[in-house]
Amino acid sequence: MHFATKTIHAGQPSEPNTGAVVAPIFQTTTYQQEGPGEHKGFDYTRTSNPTRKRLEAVLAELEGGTKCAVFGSGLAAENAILQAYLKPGDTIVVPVDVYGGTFRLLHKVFEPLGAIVERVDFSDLDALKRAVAVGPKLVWLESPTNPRLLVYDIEAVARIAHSAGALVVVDNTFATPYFQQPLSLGADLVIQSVTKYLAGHLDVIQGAVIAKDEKIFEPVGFLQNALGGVPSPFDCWLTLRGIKTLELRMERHAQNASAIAEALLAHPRVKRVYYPGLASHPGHEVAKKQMTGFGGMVSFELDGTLEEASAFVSSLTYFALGESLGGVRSLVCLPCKMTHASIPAETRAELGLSDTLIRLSPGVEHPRDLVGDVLAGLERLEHGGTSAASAVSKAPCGEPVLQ
Ligand code: P1T
Repeated sequence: MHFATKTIHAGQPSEPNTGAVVAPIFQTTTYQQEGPGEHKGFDYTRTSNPTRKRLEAVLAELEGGTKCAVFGSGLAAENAILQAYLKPGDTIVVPVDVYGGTFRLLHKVFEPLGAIVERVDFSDLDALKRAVAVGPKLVWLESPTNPRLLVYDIEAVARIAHSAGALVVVDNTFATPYFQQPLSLGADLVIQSVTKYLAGHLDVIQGAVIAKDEKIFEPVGFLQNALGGVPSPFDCWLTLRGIKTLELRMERHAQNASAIAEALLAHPRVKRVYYPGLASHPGHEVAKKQMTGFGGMVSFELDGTLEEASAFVSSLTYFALGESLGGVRSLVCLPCKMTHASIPAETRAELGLSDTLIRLSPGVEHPRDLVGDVLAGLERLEHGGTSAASAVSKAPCGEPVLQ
């Protein structure tokens, strides 16, 4: 079955009682039992729900895994894996570029509980080999990363991690299973911030863990019920609806990102463009090998000041200035003040995450409108014009914002 067919058919037969081609939302907390403990496989919605079960079946199939558990957010999904597999004294190895909320979860929640967080440049495989010599429990990566769209060789990382007995977790949020299948590249667990491309319409917060095999899944499945961070049946239904157009949306997102990246390359106010589809991107060859497309995100470093970067992101017409990504409507973000503000300024500087790095999440609008909007924003900077919306704080990036 091709991917597009799976998004419509996998785990989604017509509803048996009525023939409804779209399954209903089972908006119920509990289920009537025939006798104590005698039921049809559902006893309480925190534990299981038919709408959620459908979504889990679809996500497992799309990622090429055996089991899936969905959660009330991407971070709740991450938390379940970390609680399942990281005990005090255990080490987790992570790359230099990760979502700010993941950084905060690791350093502000799990480190104080006794976990050891080792940060390594995953593009230096010798450095990774040295890092895994301590015998980490988990090797965790995003690829492409948030926000710089760095690309790591998942197959090579998995080989090195497995040789040291570690489990490999890949956050596949940016690529989605349409462009990349980490489980087939050697990962043991995939996490998704379903909030982004999978749900796709900027109206659902949700996360998922997908496991290659049942044994690895077991402790995460247990924690889904024991911790209780599950999404509502309605949110699961919205995601099921969103997924049906995943392939169509991802194709347009990627087309838009590529057009914007090419336009930015030629602009004098742009210092550097991050898009894995550009031949100049350091991870381009690896992306070609492990992805079937280059994704829908593009970031760039403005040749200018923080004040100009703030003015630019506040001045666009079609790109709403906001957190999140992967929706049908375009979004723009200044990571140092928004999604990555919880990473201390010194650490951001060490990581190369500059204060003028701008992240674009093109939606599914027409490419010419989006390219025109970005170029017009740069043009306004060239001519010293700033819109009313760009009256921004001149404070340096870095006040920890806990969003
Ligand atoms: O927001 P939530 O559903 O909890 O997902 C967390 C998360 C996990 N992994 C990646 C790669 C992410 O980008 C995110 C969330 N990111 C944003 C909200 C953002 O604007 O980058």
